[in-house]
Amino acid sequence: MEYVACSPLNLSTSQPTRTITIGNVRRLEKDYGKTVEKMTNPKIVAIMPAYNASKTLEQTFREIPPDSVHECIVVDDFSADSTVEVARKLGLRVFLHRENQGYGGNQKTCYVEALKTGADIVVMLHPDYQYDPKKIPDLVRPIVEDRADLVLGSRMAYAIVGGMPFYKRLCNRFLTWCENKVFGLQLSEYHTGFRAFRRSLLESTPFLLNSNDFIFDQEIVAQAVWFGARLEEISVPHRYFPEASTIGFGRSLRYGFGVLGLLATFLLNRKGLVTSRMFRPLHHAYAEVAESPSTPGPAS
Ligand SMILES: Nc1nc2c(ncn2[C@@H]2O[C@H](COP(=O)(O)OP(=O)(O)O)[C@@H](O)[C@H]2O)c(=O)[nH]1
Ligand SMILES: [Mg+2]
Repeated sequence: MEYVACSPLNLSTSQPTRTITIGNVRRLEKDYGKTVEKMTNPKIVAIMPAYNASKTLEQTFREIPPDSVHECIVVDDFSADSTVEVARKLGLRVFLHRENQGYGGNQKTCYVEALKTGADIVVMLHPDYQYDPKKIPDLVRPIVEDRADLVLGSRMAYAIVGGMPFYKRLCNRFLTWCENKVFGLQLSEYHTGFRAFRRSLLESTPFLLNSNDFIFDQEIVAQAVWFGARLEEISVPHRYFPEASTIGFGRSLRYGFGVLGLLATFLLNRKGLVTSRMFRPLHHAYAEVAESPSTPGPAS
């Protein structure tokens, strides 16, 4: 019997992938990488996971440089304000959750819908006007030039100017230090809401298994590292004001412990002591059984 690798989401337009083993870490070897170097005219789709973003959505959207994205998708997580009306007025494509799912749940819908549009690169931008949308061309460049699969917009170079609260700066630096140690990278922050993903990374990552809460952001980074994705970062100016930051001390603390738990899980997987489903590439989950010429068709 013959099996054809495919994405369980059945969204795949890329070539099949296969895994090779480097140390204890399974790495995705991208067959398409042999032919594709620099993307020519990639389709770039911006997604905005929105929750009570009516006051900031328009300003965020208006500062996206013209021609830097082909389409903009807003997913509203059952906001209590007029986020949907504002998004519709701006002519954006809008999806509305019928009930509040959480920040991670919101991103799941965003990525599924962005992939359905045929996006080559998906940019996540928080609609709370915290990050500078004018940086989108810089954010996607490492992917377009085939140097990266995931690019993070780091706030740390502007952390003080941008007004990041002291305790967030401290926790951010500590968690980033831990993540750098575990992932073997040297990034300046992992906790940003301004990111760009290569399509094939989203297609091979089982992100639908991740949490619906804020830890989703780190789970998808851990999966990217596990699958051998290339990560890069750029510095991005940002600002803190009441609407741009709603997460208080309690939720931040829970998030911090969640990150440490995730890193422990990552290490246990690397040592082979546990096998988490979140670290199994999608095309391992199932495959299409090719039709055999001798197979009788349905009785007529
Ligand atoms: N879907 C969803 N998004 C949320 C919720 N709470 C906050 N957010 C969004 O999560 C993102 C990050 O939250 P934010 O308070 O800006 O965090 P900070 O900027 O890192 O302090 C923002 O885009 C918020 O709109 C929630 O309960 N559900
Ligand atoms: Mg924010």
